[in-house]
Amino acid sequence: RTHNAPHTTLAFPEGFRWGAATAAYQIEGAADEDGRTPSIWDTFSRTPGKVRNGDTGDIAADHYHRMREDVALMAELGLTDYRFSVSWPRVQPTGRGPAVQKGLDFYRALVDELLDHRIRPVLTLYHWDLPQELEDAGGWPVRDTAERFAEYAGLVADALGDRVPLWTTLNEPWCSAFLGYAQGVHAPGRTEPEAALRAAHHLLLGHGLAVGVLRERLPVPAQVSLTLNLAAVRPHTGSAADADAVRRVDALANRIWLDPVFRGSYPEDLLRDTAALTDWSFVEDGDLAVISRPVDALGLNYYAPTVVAAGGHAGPSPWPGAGEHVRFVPAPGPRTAMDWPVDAGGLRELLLRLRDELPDTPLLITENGAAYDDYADPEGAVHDPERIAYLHAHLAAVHRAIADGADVQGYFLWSLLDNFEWAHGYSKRFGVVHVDFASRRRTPKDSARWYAGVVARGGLPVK
Ligand code: GBH
Repeated sequence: RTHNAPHTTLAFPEGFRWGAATAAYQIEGAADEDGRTPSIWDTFSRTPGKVRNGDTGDIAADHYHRMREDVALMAELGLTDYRFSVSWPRVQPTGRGPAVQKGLDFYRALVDELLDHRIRPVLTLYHWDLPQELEDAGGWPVRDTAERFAEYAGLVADALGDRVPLWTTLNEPWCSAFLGYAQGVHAPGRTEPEAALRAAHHLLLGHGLAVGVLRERLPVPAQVSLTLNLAAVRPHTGSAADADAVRRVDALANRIWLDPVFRGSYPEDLLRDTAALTDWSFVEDGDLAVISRPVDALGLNYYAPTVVAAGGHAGPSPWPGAGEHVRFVPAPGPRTAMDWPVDAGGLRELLLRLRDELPDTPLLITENGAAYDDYADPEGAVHDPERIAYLHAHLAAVHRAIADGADVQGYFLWSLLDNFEWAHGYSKRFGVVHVDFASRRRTPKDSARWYAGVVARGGLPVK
């Protein structure tokens, strides 16, 4: 049977960015090399019981030593853009003081290699790897961490500002604040809801301060953005109580970030819902003006929708002030290996909401993808039909949202490589390129070839 060529293509706009994303701690390894010192994720993953199978990012996908091979893989895919993060403790080990030249050299070599292959670098300053010394001094719940982050942003801007056209300050501050300081399932593993709200504010303040530093110090025009994992929240039933659960989750997942950044205020209902935990007096005069400094784009990471009902339980939860009022209901339908439901409708909903609420802000899908178990055939080819179906459905949803007026300028699949999936260690594979974690050998999966075809056509095949 001959390969059935697609008759038509769901075309994306001219100039659409076709990317893939990674994060430093998840792929680099070389944890103790060239002056790098531990981040909170080194400490957390080396603490027994925190990460599945005791996995750490010590070696990960060994990208630090295989960077050129990985850029060659990106070139094979035809990527126009590559989103990566800089490891703060590689560049500024203690979170204070001057930069380590070798750390900067690695990222400069990566950026040069990308540019040589005509792939645009999209740089994230913070994908969760806070220098441990800053955590020892209080971490994100402490205001000084925001100042330190802005200083670090300046070091990276000075080193790479002449050749990186798109910058992101933070990746998913919801995870840093609430998984890290409230639920404790991410580093640094604290379960202090009040501290988690302080962390949220200081992450936002760090973002705003860094935007200021980048605007001042970037020597050539560049775009500055922020990436959020917004929640597509749906009620379990039509009851008023379930609607209130939706409101609470929307406040803590979405509006706690969007309102300060784009409107310069915190949501009133959030302040009310959390009043038993804090009076928010850590918000100082002028902070919201800093946080709401204009950005050039908003990055959205989307995996699955969230269904909630009234209910809840006491004890550690990633929802400060709401854990006892909200119950999470498993959504129906097929699941990925993370047990997350597959539902591209949530992505479309979020894009249309952002179209309506932020009509002047260009949007980027900075992460979207799925973990599945791969099937290797005897010849060693890696088959992942579910991943192809997932990516297809979600890109089709993006296409529809664009047709409906959402200004989506790019899509970065998560992830280029199988990698250290945080608390799940190496047990969950999100890559379109398989990594053998014994030999670190890379094998593009069927989904990699499929995505290369999408990029080459500038759109989705329609049979
Ligand atoms: C992203 O996090 C990360 O940026 C990336 O590093 C990671 O590898 C990737 O996703 C895959 O996990 O509303 O309580 O049901 C996404 C993490 C996953 C956190 C979904 C929130 C649902 C929370 N998000 N999760 S809940």
